[in-house]
Amino acid sequence: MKRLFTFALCSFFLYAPLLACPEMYGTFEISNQKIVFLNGAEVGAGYLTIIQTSPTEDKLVGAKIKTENMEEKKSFFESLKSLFFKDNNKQPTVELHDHIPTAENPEIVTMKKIIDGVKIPAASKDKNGKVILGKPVKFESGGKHLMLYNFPESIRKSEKTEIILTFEKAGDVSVEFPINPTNSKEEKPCPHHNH
Ligand SMILES: [Cu+2]
Repeated sequence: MKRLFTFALCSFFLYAPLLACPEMYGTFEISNQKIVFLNGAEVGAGYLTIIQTSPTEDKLVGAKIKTENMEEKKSFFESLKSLFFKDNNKQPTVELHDHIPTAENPEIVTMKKIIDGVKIPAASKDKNGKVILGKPVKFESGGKHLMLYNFPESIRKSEKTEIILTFEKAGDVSVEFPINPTNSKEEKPCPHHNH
């Protein structure tokens, strides 16, 4: 049964080349992460799926860019600019967002900042002691997403960047996000691993 499940999972990823393979970050299994920046825009969106593998309910309360990452990626011009203009409003920030239907017309959705965090359901065990993973929490296009503001060109043009996800109980978890991944790069089957 387990083998069948793994096979099904891997075939799924094999035919869905845009999605990254699931990886463990602490007790969280994280997959499908990517950041999308539209042409030339400083604003971007981040997507991922989070699954809790431990029997603890948690909550994603915030996200931010890893600063060391930021410094080392800064171009000479950007470093010079930040030396002269200390404009804090221009710092790269990450917010948790959701799409909410508007009160006037439910067919029109608007983006809203999530204030009170996103619950990550706990894993549980069935009566035979087999672990049942927590319900996947998806950040996806048209739904919940990470909203990225003021990201400099040096990062937007990179292949990847690290985003720190802050959980209420697990604390900070640094996750690598590919930026604008292309089909060809991700076209490989996920390695089989045993949970
Ligand atoms: Cu948004």
